Amino acid sequence: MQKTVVIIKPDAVKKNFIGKIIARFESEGFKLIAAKFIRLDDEILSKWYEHHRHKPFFPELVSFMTETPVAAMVWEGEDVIFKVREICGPTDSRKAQKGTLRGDFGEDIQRNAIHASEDETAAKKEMNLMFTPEEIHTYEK
Ligand code: FUP
Repeated sequence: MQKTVVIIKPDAVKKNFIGKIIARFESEGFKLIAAKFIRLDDEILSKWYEHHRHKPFFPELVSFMTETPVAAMVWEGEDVIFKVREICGPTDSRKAQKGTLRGDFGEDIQRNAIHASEDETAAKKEMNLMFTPEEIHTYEK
């Protein structure tokens, strides 16, 4: 079964939206198979956001992503990568429709409440960066 990595970012952690975001994914029938708080740092964020590492907004992004520990999780389900990205909405919360998580809980292009893996390659990489295999449960036999 397909897996995706979700991070509830510091803006949403501060505003107590963790439960609402988890409930939304559960209501879609996805299974939560790993979850923990993690304090991100420069090193992990440089790997996580490799494609943004040299962009002018990167230092500000690091500063935001380290404001609080983030809630990192792995969700499992059919076509979960695409469907979770759809539920999140576009990167910029100001352009995200109400009813999407970024539209409901985010503020702008940076403080956008949630991260979700872009594709299978990203999901594998992000799972390895955030979790040990022992931390990931599976409902599959
Ligand atoms: P997404 O795949 O929707 O998470 O979007 P991107 O990979 O394009 O961007 C990753 C993160 O970089 C965003 F969630 C927030 C940050 N970002 C900025 O802070 N400023 C920008 O102009 C673009 C992205």
